[in-house]
Amino acid sequence: MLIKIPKTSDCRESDVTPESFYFSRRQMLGASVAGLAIGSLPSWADAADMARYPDVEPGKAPSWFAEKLPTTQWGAVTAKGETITPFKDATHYNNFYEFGTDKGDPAANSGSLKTEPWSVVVDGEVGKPGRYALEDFMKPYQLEERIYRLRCVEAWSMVIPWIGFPISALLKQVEPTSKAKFIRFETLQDPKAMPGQRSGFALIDWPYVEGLRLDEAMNPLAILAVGMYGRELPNQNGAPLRLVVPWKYGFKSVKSIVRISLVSEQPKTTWQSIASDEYGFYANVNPTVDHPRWTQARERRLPSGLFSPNVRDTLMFNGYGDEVASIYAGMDLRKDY
Ligand SMILES: Nc1nc2c(c(=O)[nH]1)N[C@H]1C(S)=C(S)[C@@H](COP(=O)(O)O)O[C@H]1N2
Ligand SMILES: [Mo]
Repeated sequence: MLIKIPKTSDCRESDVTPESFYFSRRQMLGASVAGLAIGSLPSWADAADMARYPDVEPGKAPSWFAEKLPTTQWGAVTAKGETITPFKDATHYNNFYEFGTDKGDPAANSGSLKTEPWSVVVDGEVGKPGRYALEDFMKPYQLEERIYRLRCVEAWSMVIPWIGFPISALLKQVEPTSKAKFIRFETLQDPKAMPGQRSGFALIDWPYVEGLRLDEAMNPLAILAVGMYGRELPNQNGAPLRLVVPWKYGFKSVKSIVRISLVSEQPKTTWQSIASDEYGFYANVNPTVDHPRWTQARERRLPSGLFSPNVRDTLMFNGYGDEVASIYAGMDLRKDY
């Protein structure tokens, strides 16, 4: 499958990763180079050592995952010189309310989530609905690594190297009907494994639901991720399958997906249902439209501490305007926030 070649606003992993973070990716991948998909490959394709992540904890990936690990990498990170967030921060400062509302709760409480076996339902306005075991669901797709900024609506951000595949590839497989206008994603509902779903915290009407307009889902930057930092997703980051839409606030990137539906009406999404004056359906990162209770003009880039808060300006569309701005031509993004 052919993917888009990075534009000028993109840069490669080698541009965003400190040079000290090197390891032999070849050792990890063995001889698997069959998946080479990008026509004009950047030079790292033949480099023995590839930039990597120093503090990553090894996971216990199922065999299908290891077999599909990407052999090529590219990242769309606009500003050069950005650093990939340490694995430790990306996995211990999380929002995953099914496991609690404190940032450390998902890491502490998600160990009991069983992600194998896992099945995904595809239904609604599609020519080919079905229920798939995750390994079968994944069969058609070539995995890619994408390094993206993640900007939470709470004004903190990270830079995460995801592993996943474009939603456009999924849509091609399932054949949306002419009535399909939106795509709706649903998280697992399992109060036994997810303490947040059985606690008195009744703010959220479970399951967690998110959605995109079909043209947003078709954008090459929109991916479904099954891994990060070269390994499968940790539970707290939404194992085994999550959405990643880097130009939108983090709450759009729904975790631990069990159901994907093509629908004709705009889906009722979780945060919009809770407080529609604070959280919109579009939720595009926009430094000029403040949250009613705080500014969105700036963000804290993790790791961020008292003495080095690491504050930076927030970029329109989180820096992905070249790729996505045309989707919203003619829309008033103050109204459709
Ligand atoms: N099911 C589910 N998905 C979710 C959330 C959640 O509470 N439940 N939180 C969202 C929010 S607010 C953010 S910022 C991101 C955080 O992703 P991360 O923990 O991998 O950084 O996940 C999003 N996806
Ligand atoms: Mo968030």
